Amino acid sequence: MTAEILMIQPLPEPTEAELDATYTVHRLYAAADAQALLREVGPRIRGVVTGGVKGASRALMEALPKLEIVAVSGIGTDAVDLSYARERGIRVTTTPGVLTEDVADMAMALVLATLRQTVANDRFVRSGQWSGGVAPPMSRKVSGTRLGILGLGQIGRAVARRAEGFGMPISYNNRNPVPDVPYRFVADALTLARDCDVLVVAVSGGAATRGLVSEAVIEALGPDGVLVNVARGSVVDEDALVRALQDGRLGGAGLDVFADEPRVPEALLGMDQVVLQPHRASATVETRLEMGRIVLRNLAAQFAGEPLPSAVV
Ligand code: 8YV
Repeated sequence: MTAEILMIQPLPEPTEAELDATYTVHRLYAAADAQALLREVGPRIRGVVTGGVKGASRALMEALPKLEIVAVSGIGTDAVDLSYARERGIRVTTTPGVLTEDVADMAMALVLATLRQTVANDRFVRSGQWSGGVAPPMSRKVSGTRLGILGLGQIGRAVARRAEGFGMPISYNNRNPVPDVPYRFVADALTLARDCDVLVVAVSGGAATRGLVSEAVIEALGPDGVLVNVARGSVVDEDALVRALQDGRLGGAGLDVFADEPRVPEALLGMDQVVLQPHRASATVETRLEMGRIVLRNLAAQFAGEPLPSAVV
C-alpha cells in the first residue's frame, strides 16, 4: 500500500508528477471543502507537503493522527508548530542551502530597484511621459550607500557578498558577531538602522523576531532610508511601515513579504518609492525544482526508515 500524502500547496509540475507516481496524493489546496477532505482522508495521512508560509498548524496536525512527517518546501519553519510536532514525534524537514543565492539576488534586485527607481522609471516610460517631454526623475547612487543587514546567516552573508561588488559599506546585526567576516557588527537593530541607508531584513521569522523592525527602527532609517524585506512580513511592524512611507518619514521600501500574504496594504499600491514582489525570492524554476527534489528525498527516507537528509525535528 502506498503512503498517503496531503499537499497544502502546489509544487512544480515535475515534483507533483513524481509525488503522484510514488504516493496517493490528496490536495487540500484544491479541495472544494477542505474540512470534508480532512475528515475523509485525515486518518490515513502519513506525510504533509507544505511551503514555508503555509506551514502546518497544530489544528492541521491534530486532524492527522497517523502523521509521521511534515516536509516543507522552503527553509522557514515559523508556520509549523514545531513544539507540537516534537511532542507527537512528527519529523519536520526543510530545503536548506539551495535557495540562498536566489533570495540574496532578490534582496539585491530590491536594493537596486528602490535606489535606482527602475520600476517607477519603467512605468514612466510606458505611460508615455518620457516621449511626451516630461523630465524623468533622478534616483540615488548605489555605490557608497551604506548597507545594514539584519541577520547574517547564510542569506545575509550572500547579500553581503553581492553588496561588496556594488561598493556598499556593510554593517550587520546578528544574535552574535559572526567570526571571519569583514563587515562591521552593530549591537542592535535600532543602532544598525541609525548607521545605514538601506536595511535588508534577512532574519528567520517566528516569535523571536516578531516586530523586530519596530516603529523606532523604521524611524531611525529616516526620510532617506530604504527598508528591504526578503524574510517574513512578521518581522516588520507593517502598519508603522505604511504610516512612515505615507508621511515621508521613510524614504522607500522593497518588499517581497507581507504580514498577511497575499494581502498587501492598499496604501502601498500607489507609492512610487515602494517596489512590491509577490513573495518570489526563491521562485526560480531551477531552485523550486531542487526544493521539490529535497522534499521527495525526505519523504522517501522517512517511509524507508532511513535517516532524513534535512530534518529540523
Ligand atoms: C517559499 C519561503 O516562497 O523558504 C521559505 O521559507 O518562504 C520561500 O522559499 C515558500 O516556502 C513557499 O513555498
